[in-house]
Amino acid sequence: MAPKASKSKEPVVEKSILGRFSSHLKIGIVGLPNVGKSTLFNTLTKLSIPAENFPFCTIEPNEARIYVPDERFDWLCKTYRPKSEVSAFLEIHDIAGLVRGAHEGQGLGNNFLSHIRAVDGIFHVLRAFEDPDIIHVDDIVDPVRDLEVITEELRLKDVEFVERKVDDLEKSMKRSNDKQLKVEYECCAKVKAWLQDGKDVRLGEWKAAEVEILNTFQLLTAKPVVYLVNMNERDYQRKKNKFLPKIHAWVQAHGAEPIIPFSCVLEKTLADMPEDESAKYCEENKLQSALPKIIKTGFSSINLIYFFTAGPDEVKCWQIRRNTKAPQAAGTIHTDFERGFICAEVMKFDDLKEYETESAVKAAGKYRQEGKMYVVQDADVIFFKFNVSGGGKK
Ligand SMILES: Nc1nc2c(ncn2[C@@H]2O[C@H](COP(=O)(O)OP(=O)(O)OP(=O)(O)O)[C@@H](O)[C@H]2O)c(=O)[nH]1
Ligand SMILES: [Mg+2]
Repeated sequence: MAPKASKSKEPVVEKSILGRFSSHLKIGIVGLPNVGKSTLFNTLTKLSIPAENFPFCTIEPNEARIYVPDERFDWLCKTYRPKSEVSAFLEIHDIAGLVRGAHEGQGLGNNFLSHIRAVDGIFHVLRAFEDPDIIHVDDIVDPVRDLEVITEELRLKDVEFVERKVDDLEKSMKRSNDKQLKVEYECCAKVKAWLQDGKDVRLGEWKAAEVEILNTFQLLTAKPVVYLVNMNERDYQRKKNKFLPKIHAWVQAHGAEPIIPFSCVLEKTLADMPEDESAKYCEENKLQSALPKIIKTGFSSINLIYFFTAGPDEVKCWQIRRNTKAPQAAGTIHTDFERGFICAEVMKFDDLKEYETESAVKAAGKYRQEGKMYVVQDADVIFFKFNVSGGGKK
């Protein structure tokens, strides 16, 4: 049966996304000193991709690319038994601890804030473990106070940036009648008022034109956040921690982004064990590592998804930003695919898994032909058709 044409007529209008439009996005580990950031980073790097797989990219000791675990990818590899398997990855940066006053340069603060500017999302690590041997910069363990400290530092840095922008634009407007300057000025003044009101940029409702302007600034509070709550192994196991309800309430009142409890000590113990021993340890103690959830949530928080190409030569995850249309998705494989794009033949992964083979999916009428307005969805299995300069097809 011929592939079925898609019924969708109008393209869905998606909300503009704050942040860089790129498929090379990264996430930074942020928090106060001594909360477990580097310990988390080091356990994550046990899952890292060998540097030689990325020939043109030197990764510093505090940067790593981590495989994104995915049962769907594993299923495709088992089914196609390809010669080459390429999974998705998340790039993670370990950033040194921030302290109160960082925006004014305390504790080398400005340096670290510039590291945060360079990432696209934030893993905010919170200390919810008590241990008299591990010093807390503010003496007493109080993760909600810590949340306030870090978010305020980021916000104050944004206020400083936007204030300067407003001043510069005011000066430029005196010298020129350029309409665009006025548009930018109004946007910056609105953002400044929002920030001065104690609110983070990512939690505002911005028009598409405003998002476009904001995306040239890389503001710190525009970056999505995933809260990682580091607790001792016992609390993690029994899913109870005395600070958790308050953290939860704070996060709900400040954007309701994801919260993931984890235990640095447990993750380190597991990472140091051989694989069979760690599996046995988890089973005996009714535990599960939080790392897969941390990686997957981080990946999706920075608006990355991937589609699959699958065949006997290769099964591969192609990372794209959410809302990417089919021709641009094809362009991640090769620029010729985008230039000569004809259509995308798409199966949903779940359909392929249910019907087991491509021909069975076709027979069930679930194989779709999508055009250039199609917005690629996570886990689509795609075969692109395109014109090469001679007019052929692939
Ligand atoms: N008891 C206990 N100690 C921990 C835990 N997580 C980290 N630590 C210890 O806390 C100390 C600091 O941990 P790091 O991971 O280096 O902390 P960090 O957040 O990277 O600190 P900075 O880089 O200084 O900002 C180390 O001695 C860790 O062993 C935990 O869950 N429980
Ligand atoms: Mg550290």
